[in-house]
Amino acid sequence: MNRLLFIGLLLLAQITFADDGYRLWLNYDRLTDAAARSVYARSAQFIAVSGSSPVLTSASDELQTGLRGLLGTNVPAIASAGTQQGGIVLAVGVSGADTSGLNEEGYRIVKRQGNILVMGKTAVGVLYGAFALLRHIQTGHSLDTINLVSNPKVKLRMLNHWDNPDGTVERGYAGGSLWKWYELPETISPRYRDYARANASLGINGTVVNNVNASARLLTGEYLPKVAALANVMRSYGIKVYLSVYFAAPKTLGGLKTSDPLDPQVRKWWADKTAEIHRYIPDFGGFLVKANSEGEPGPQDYGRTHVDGANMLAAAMKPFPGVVIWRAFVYKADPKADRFKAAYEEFTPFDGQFAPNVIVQVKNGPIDFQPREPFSPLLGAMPKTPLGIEFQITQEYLGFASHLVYEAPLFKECLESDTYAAGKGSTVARVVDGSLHGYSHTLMAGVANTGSDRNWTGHPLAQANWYAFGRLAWDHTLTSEAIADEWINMTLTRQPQAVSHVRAMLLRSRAIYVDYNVPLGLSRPWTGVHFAPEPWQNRSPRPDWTAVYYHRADSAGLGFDRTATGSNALAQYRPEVRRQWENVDNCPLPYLLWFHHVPWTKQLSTGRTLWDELCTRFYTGADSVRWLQQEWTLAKPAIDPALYADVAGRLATQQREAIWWRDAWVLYLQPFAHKPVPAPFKQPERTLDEVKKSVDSYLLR
Ligand code: GCV
Repeated sequence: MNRLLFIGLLLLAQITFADDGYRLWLNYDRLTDAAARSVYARSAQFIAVSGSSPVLTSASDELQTGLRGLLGTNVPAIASAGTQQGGIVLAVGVSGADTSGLNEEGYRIVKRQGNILVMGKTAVGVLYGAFALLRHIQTGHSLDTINLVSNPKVKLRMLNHWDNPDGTVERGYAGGSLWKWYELPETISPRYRDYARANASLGINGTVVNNVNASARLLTGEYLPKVAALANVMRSYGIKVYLSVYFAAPKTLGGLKTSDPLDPQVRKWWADKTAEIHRYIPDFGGFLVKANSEGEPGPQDYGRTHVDGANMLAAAMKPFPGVVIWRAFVYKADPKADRFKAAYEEFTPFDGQFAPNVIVQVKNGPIDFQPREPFSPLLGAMPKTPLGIEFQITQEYLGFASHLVYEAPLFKECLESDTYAAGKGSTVARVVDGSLHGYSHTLMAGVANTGSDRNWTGHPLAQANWYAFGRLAWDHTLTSEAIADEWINMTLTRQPQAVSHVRAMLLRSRAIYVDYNVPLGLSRPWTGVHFAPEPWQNRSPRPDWTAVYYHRADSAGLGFDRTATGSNALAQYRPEVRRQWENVDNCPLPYLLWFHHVPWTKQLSTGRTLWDELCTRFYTGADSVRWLQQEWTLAKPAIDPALYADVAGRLATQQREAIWWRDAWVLYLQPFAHKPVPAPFKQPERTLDEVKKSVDSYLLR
């Protein structure tokens, strides 16, 4: 009777359990196929851990947790397998053929003498192997012939948090900051460990905990113990902590008269501060710096250069293994200049002059994380300076947490672009992984989309973007499809039909968003709300913070002429790249308006005029959100009801807003184009003034 009651309660618990998304792709839900469970269980009867270290303990704990969830078995951890078979052996520091192809963080998983061997040269390699083994099971692969070898292609794989000490997150759409500064260092939220687990499962090995618009407070004696407490949690998962620094701190914090990087007292202040940080955090990762950009202080305030600033911090960091990551995101408020050209102009003259422990971090596009940008011309143009890439995972320009945009195709599009820096095949990925120029340091950073929301990312499907970033930072050759499949199977459902519906949604989502928002290479970095298009927006203290600066709509046409007749930004690319884009007649449509001011009546390769093509994209893009909704409905039977409802609600918002965004563009551009909306599409029912009012209501978002 008791047993029946127990089973009944268990069933009830399963029926009423709502997945709140907290467990991410590490939910380890029980495999439904009992036969498969017992086959896996036969190979996982124990976990033998040779050696001991906090990182190995993390690996063994994770395997126990994962196997308990997936298989429903408690797998004992033992010190040595001895002659036993049928278990998992975690082996660190194995020499010889087994680890010959591995780098410091790589892993190999093979079946050997009746056991599954997870090997790495280091404990962290074994940890990554443990997560890979769990992923292998979560995605339904057999252990019989398992033979996995994997090395990260990039050394520093990191998240950049734009989190402020007051608990807010700049461009964060998932609640407040993860870090509870007021409670640290005494109170360690269990969430920190879960954050570390999720990152380690992807191979992310660094986290910059604070905003690049940095507060000097993080460098104080009050805050360093708090940062150290976070570092203590991260360490067991192979993650190093980094800090964004406020360049004027010697003055504002240290009470010096200047923050001039060539001033001996300033240099000493930074050297002392760096040493102090290391007393709290011996394995400190390094500094991230936004200098002389968007009002942040920097070396140019003292007539010095980016090299002077970066190398001063590099000298302070020299006694330690950490690095200085200097951002190339700089541009000046010059109405005549083309912001597109700024980073290249400022940084290429310094190639070869940065200290060896400096990495220059370049945003993927030349402007600012737009839904579609050509790759930054800086990538490939500094062969003697390690260049890292910065992607934005948080959806500042991709509809916040209300619109579905799976970003793997965006990341891949950039990584696979050919810079031709050293001939054909010089992809951005090869610049970033160091194979093109032999960089000593390699780096891929993603601006995090995590926050205090229970499900971490606001939009439940935006978890896939954190996942995709991490997987690509480890191995940029993975496809968007493969990453989507992994994430869906591990997180949402393993039911094949449902997987294929969600996969289709994810893979098409970015193209749909671009169509109703910025088709044909239209660009619209907004000031204002950073959410809805405000193409009419023409007032700002800076010309490059208006929409009209970017889209250049007038009665002749639309788009920014960046050819030789215009700003000539195209000259910053290699001739092979330039040739692809410089001719308005054959420039690929996704980049057309990035590089050309195109007449409204010009006929495009689709057979339509510019105006008709734009309208077609705006309308079909907005209509396609309904298709996303239909696909989601088809997946419903296999999705947790609470999660299903959450996403369905967000898709309904997206659908309403996509129509509104379409209308904003169509109504604003129409008086310039002097054309009717082409059939079969219908003229928007509202007026431009009505649309503007709707946008105003979002100004506080
Ligand atoms: C952290 C854009 C964002 C800013 C951000 C900046 C940057 O301009 O709107 O919020 O500041 O990029 O990357 O530094």
